Amino acid sequence: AKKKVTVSLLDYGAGNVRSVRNAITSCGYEIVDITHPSQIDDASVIIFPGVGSYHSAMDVLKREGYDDALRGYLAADRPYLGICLGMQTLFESSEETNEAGHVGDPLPGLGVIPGRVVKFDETKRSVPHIGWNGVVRLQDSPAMRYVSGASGESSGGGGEVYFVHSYYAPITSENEKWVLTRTTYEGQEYVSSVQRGNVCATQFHPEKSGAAGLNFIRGFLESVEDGTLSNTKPIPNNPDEHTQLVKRVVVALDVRSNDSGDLVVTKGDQYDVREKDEDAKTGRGGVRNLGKPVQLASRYYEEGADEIAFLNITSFRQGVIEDMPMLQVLEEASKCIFVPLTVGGGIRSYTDPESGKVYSALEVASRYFRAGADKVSIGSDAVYAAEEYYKNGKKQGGSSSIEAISQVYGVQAMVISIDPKRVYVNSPDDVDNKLHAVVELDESQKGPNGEKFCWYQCTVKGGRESRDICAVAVARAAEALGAGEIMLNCIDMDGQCKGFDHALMTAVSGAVTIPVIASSGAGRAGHFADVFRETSVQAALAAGMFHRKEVEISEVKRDMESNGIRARI
Ligand code: 1PR
Repeated sequence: AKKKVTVSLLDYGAGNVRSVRNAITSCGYEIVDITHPSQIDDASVIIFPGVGSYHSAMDVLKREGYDDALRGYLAADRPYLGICLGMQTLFESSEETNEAGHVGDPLPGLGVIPGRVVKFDETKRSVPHIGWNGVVRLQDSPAMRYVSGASGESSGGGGEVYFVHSYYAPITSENEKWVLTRTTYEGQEYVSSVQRGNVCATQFHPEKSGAAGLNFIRGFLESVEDGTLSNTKPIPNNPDEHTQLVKRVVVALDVRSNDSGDLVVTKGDQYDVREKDEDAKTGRGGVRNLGKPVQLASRYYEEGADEIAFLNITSFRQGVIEDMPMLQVLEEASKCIFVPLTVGGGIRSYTDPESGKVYSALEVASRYFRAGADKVSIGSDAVYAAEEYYKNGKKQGGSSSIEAISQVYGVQAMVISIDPKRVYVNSPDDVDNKLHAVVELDESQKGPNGEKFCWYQCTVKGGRESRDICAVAVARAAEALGAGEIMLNCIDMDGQCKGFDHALMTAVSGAVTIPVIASSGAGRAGHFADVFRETSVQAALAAGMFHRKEVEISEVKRDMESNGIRARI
């Protein structure tokens, strides 16, 4: 067989490019790392997955002497694929360089494509733009040979790809010829990929875009090999055609060791994960075992999950950091799963019981990112951080784990997980604490004594301890501290199969601008369409009904589509 081209990867060490490596490898290609500018000229094809901020990316490229070598390589029209920031740096400049947090004059980009990268207007939409969105093609490219949707058609219904970004490149008359695809985010049209000759780049993340993304990488690399990459043709496009962000279907895997020490996916009823029948010897039920974490997650990836969350639900126990069992789960999962992976449980400052060494929450999170996580989720610590935030008169202290992690990895990588319980009251006047948001309940949701109202009390340590703060207050504080998304559980609904808690979802998503993932209570396909229709959550999550194979992911998505809610099919 013909020897495949070797990919030269430009990883300048600013962040996690493990999933890009895994995606290239899974397409059957080998990688060499570029560690010196002299290697650029020798490369057959360069992939540049930019990570971090625009200024820091350009700063490293310049400092290490890559910028001139790259400009030369690009000017010679050699095969190139930039991803995300790797696309933005091809433009002349970015508004991001004007933001606080860097010293000196703003650095220009590589300047290959005319135009300036700017920030989405957050008064009109939530920023960052996170999730699956479509693309409208403006050119026919051999790189797109395996991507579904015939030439010229938008990818509606099949070819959605995954985006995470706050800045975008506008389409102008100067750069129009470069545009390979365009995408619309709530009324804002922007460049979602470019190609001219052999230089190609995407704003979306092909390595996180499931089969569509892998097909793009494969098509790109095969056309490099057969020398056809530059055979692009413009496609007449309909200016009235727009794309939209679809609602995400997320699967959560609650992971813990069972009584024999094996790591299993489990699932509770109102957070109780033990079987109801007691063991004669121990006097308690065994931990429910629904399967092996990576095996189950791979099945969900194949079946069309838009995102997968692994939660270490016994994280309140302290163990040796090197033994953190979820690290291995992430490493294995990221080799075969090409949609975003979130990990939660135990992301906080940590004292190793053996060495006495203290690790910061940021250090713990970094290990997970390096193992293949795209986002980390914080539960208990987010509640403590919110309590501090209000105690300090709503000021950022700078020391919370949310702040530390989002400053380094970006807000899109910082999820908070809230585990509230309902506290029923007869009237809003029965609640003294002005921070507690009281909601009115539907007739069907009334409390055990006919109470018409409730507030949602936050818990820590997986529901084991209640705190005097409500879910809305924690969500607001977390957003102010730098969280980019909220996973919103409800202990009363967990495992009950009666649908999501709409009152809670409405109260929280109305209080913040970051995306909310509805969680707890799904029991049939229709519950997803219900929560998307009646509340403004951007994603919904289920665990038990998928684990028990009562409902398939495809059934949920078909039901959403038949109710007029766009899903990634
Ligand atoms: O506090 O930062 O160490 O994080 C602990 C994490 O573990 C939190 O995200 C917390 O939600 C989670 N957790 C802790 N204990 C449990 C438990 O169940 N005993 N589970 C737990 C969280 C909630 C969802 C569940 C949905 C959907 N489980 O993951 O999957 O409720 O379930 P359903 O569709 O079957 O109703 P920290």
